[in-house]
Amino acid sequence: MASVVRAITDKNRAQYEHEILEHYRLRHEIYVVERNWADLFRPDGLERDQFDGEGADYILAIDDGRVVGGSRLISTLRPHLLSEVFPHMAAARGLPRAANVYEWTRMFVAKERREGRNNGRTAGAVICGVLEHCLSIGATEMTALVEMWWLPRFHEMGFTLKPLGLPELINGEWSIAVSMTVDDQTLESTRAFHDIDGPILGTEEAKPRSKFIAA
Ligand code: A1S
Repeated sequence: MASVVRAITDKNRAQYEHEILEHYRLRHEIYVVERNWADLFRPDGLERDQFDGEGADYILAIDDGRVVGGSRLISTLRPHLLSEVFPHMAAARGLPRAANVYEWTRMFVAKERREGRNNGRTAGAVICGVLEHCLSIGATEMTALVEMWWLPRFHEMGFTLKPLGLPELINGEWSIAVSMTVDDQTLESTRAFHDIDGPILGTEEAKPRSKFIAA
């Protein structure tokens, strides 16, 4: 089935209210129910934290109004997860905060769109969307708190990254704060890794330049 990937920001959020709500619902299903990150439980079944809403950018993979994957980017000049909740995770190198540095959080794909070790296409489309959006807003670096199993995957995608602190056990998974370079080369190698042959991000003004066909 064909999907599109959209970047949703303060500028176009009003056009995507339904999709934003659906994505909060899917995040609750995935992070609270599936992954058992109990701290994120919300009685309304919508996984939202203090960093969501105004100022947060979302990259969503959408099939006819149905959200099938997504991620979140927040300027490091604003309060964000690493600055407010896990600052100690960046104790070794210090937390980079600048206009060109965005924090990447909440990378997810709906269960039926995951593809195991063959480099999920929906996941790849979202990651390429994240990188394309960063480049379009002048972000040249991303910070993130990631579980250690991401590291070989980032390596395979051709990311350049550096740890900001020591690993720590969080929700039963060894996790580490990292900073990653965002540039054309990273985008190209990430596209190649996921067999994506061109730009994937559409805007509300223009039709998406390319579509991806998910399994
Ligand atoms: C914060 C992070 C971001 C900001 C970056 O053959 P498999 O199944 O073993 O292959 C797997 C594993 O190798 C590895 N993997 C995935 N989840 C893992 C976990 N919890 N522990 C250890 N290894 C894990 O990735 C391979 C592919 O995984 P997949 O799920 O079959 O396929 P896909 O399509 O690549 O999707 C990956 C993601 C992470 C998007 C999907 O598993 C998902 O949505 N998971 C739930 C949300 C989540 O945990 N996100 C990461 C924290 S956000």
